[in-house]
Amino acid sequence: MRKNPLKAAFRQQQPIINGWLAIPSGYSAEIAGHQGYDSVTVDLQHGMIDFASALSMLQALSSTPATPLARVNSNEPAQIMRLLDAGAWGIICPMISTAEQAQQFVSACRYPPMGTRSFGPARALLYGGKDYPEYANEEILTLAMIETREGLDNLDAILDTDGLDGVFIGPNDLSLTLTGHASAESQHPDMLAAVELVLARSHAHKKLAGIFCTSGQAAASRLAQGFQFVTPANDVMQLGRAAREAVALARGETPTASGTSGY
Ligand code: 3PY
Ligand code: MG
Repeated sequence: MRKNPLKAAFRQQQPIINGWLAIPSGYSAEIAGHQGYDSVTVDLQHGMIDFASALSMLQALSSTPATPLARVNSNEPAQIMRLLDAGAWGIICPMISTAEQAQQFVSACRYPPMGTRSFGPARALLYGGKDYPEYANEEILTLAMIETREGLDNLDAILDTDGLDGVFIGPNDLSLTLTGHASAESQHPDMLAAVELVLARSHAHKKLAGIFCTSGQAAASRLAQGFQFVTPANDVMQLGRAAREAVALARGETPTASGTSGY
């Protein structure tokens, strides 16, 4: 089976730079996959992406050096299994708040006897090779999103889940639940403490610690802080910024930090 380079990167303590796609396009997925990312995530939760688009995006990513991942809508086994069959080499699951939810998530990603994934690897065989079923349990990456107060309270139990590779902080939802404001780079003391806690406990459990960021600079400082998996903004933010900058430069003006759309 095609190895998952993210697993090796984590073992060797190499940083993983992960792209994030919200635009439903195989073509933009292909472009993103060629920009040097270690992995690229197709976001079915907040991206404007249905299964048919996700399939063509995973196919496009397969033609690039980036490892294809998917973030699912919710902790729903049917969708998780279908995206794995479509060739996702890892799943990021939002809103994991309890150990039971973490177990259910991991179980959907693992074939029996480790889990309850149903057999039918479909496109995963084409991308991964015919021995995919034998090794998929070892190679598929599982990241549980910590983005609720309850998830923070149950952090150690979640991190204890067998077969869970790590956690990924959703800083917008986490700051919304902790401070009442969604802000990916929140400097609120409760948010700073929560992020430090997730980092410290992940390290203690020898699990991968990831976080969504809004820029390359923010991602670099998260890596310096000790995170191993960072997302330096999504395609929508990057497209908005690049376009705004080009327009401002054409007008001889200074680009603004965020546009009328909020991006
Ligand atoms: C969050 O910040 O809540 C996320 O889910 C990032 O995509
Ligand atoms: Mg979120």
